[in-house]
Amino acid sequence: MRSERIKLNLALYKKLYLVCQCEKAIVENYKYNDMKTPMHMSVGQEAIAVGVCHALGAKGQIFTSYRSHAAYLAKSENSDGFFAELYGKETSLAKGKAGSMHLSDPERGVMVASAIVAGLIPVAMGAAFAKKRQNDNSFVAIFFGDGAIDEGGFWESINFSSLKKLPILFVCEDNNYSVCTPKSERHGYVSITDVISKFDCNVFSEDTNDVEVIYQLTCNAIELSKKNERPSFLHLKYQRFLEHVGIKEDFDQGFRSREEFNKWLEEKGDRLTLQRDKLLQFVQETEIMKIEREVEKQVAWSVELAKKASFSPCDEVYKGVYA
Ligand SMILES: Cc1ncc(C[n+]2csc(CCOP(=O)(O)OP(=O)(O)O)c2C)c(N)n1
Repeated sequence: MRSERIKLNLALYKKLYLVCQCEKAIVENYKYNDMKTPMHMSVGQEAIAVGVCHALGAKGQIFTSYRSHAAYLAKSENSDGFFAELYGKETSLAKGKAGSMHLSDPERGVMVASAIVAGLIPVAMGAAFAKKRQNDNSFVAIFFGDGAIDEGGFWESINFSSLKKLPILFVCEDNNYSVCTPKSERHGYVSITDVISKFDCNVFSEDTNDVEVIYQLTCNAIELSKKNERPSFLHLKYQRFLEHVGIKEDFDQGFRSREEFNKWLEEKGDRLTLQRDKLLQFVQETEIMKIEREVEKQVAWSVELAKKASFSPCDEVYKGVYA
């Protein structure tokens, strides 16, 4: 019989591959200019999104920033909905009105995404408060960049969640830059984890591209949070592969260097290769390739469906809008 670890690692690889293939499909298709949405690409975040979302499980809920592709796909695995929204079509849950920055799929636990930096942190905290009151036993994860810890809403939410002992994971995806300004020019402290550890909040920290490590860290965080009834802060470092918004690189803009990026990647390893090599110790390569072909077919089909689908009728623009 297959060990649980092999099953886990196959599932993690499949999700990781799905996210990477979807981002690849965007890069290949964006030039045709029929995805009319700004793209805040997730390339580089895949291991974090997959590890955290897999540990959260089906009942968990996530809230994200505008850089949400990886988390959306890792939680929902809904590539049809993803491309329908990017192509602005009526077959998307938001009927093409959300774009890349406001992806959601509440039935699969992707509650909402927002372009307002840190804007959803207090909202996620509210959802965690509801979970606690309903004795739901599952967790909320709020994903945000290091730029969001410059905002008051983040600090109020860490404080209140610690006070009320809420079942929430604060997932800080730290790529060191708020657009192009490094943390050293924004923060009046050196270590965010040192500051957060003064709250009644568990603190976890990693700098890795290994999805299984992130998964295990998140499981540990959830277990500890359940035991000591504290929220958890997950400080997870990564490197953004592409520019802040768009599908190109930005190493020529002068605020970060390709050397800095390459050094990190060399030290940490590529997220897909790491996981594939690990699997090869347990399973035949043909099994991995079967998964890869399945995912490639799924993504190609999702893009095709989205391209073929209709746009919403004009009066749709006034529906579902809170005013
Ligand atoms: C409240 C608010 N202030 C400023 C902005 C402009 N803005 C857009 S993205 C961004 C940087 C955010 O960086 P970070 O949170 O680290 O996320 P990343 O883009 O690195 O994923 C800023 C300041 C905004 N969208 N919302």
